[in-house]
Amino acid sequence: MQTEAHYQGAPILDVDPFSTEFLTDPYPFHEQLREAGPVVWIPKYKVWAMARYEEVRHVLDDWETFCSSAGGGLSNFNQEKPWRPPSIILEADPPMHNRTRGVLAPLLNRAALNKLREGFDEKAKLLVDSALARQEVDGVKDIAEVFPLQVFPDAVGLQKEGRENLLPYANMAFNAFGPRNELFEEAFKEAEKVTDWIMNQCRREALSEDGFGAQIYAAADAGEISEQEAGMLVRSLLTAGLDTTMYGITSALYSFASFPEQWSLIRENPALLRPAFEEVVRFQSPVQTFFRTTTCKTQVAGVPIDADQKVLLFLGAANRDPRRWEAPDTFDVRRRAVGHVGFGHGIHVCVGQMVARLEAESVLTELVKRVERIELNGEPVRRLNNTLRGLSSLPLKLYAAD
Ligand code: OVV
Repeated sequence: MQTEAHYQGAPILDVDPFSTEFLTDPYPFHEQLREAGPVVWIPKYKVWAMARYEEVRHVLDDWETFCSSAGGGLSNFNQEKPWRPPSIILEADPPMHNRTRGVLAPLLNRAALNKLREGFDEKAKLLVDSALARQEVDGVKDIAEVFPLQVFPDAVGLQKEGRENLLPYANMAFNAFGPRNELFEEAFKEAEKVTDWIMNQCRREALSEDGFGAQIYAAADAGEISEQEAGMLVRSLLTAGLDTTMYGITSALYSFASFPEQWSLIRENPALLRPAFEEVVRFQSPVQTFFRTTTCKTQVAGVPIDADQKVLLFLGAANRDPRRWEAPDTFDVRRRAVGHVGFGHGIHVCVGQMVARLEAESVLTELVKRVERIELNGEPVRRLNNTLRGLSSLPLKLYAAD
């Protein structure tokens, strides 16, 4: 292993976590990072990196030392101008973060979402009707990209026109957590048009009267946040709420097509469906990385870290750390995957995770009822993104249960 060189007592690893090679198949690199040590220096970006479960959890727990207000990506907002005004929830620390999170959290908890379940299930049924009628489908283009677009924009209360801007915007945002590489440049080709549309949809007047958007503005009317902050929280939903769930559903379909015996287990025991989605998020974590920034001089596992340093957390690697997980590279729906950091951990843990679970459960429940086997029907095509791990195409053949 190439770990002889050290920096401040930590191994130096000469990898580019945002290169095509790394993003295409991150797992050998993850192992290298984990095995090199608890804290690793990546000279290419001058960042500290952690890929073991324990250290990743530790950093996510200590929001005072490892803050979010300097950005959730590589760019340090203390030194560089952010590509957009920072998110007032993701890229904010307490006390601001508590106030904004306090507005979003009650809208997105399980009780609040129960109202949406029936509508989601209906849409899932129609989607599976048409998928089964065709038998050969693309798991991404016909299912994973379609379903979230059918349910989430309506739940927010968006107008119908222009929704094609949602995915390009999320793609920009998630690529923007990485360096200004080719993926970034490609994503930002139509940045102005896409951003203008998004910002327009965040206005009170653009939103229906019964969605998450209207509920956020109601919090402004109640004095919890300002009118302008309400618009920013709608922007957060539009940034974080769609691509992530698409990638999550893609991961589920890919996992079950790759491990048909796991699909059979769920068909025999549908109670496994919920834990199975957690295992999907552990095994093929849609959000692979996030950054924090040190607020003061500190140390992790004996490695001294200066103030104002970027710390790169490999969530996807922590979710496969053999120090924490038995047979981590095995997809096993019977395992207790609870405790994975695929939704993050600590005060910034995904506020929309119950929406993600609801969407996945709707689609998977309908598939489990009616599809005996999901078979790979061609080569999956990877879609590279500086933060997200997923596919642009997943050829599948569905075998109807009789
Ligand atoms: C990409 C992303 C993830 C989570 C939150 C946000 C964005 C935000 O805009 O708040």
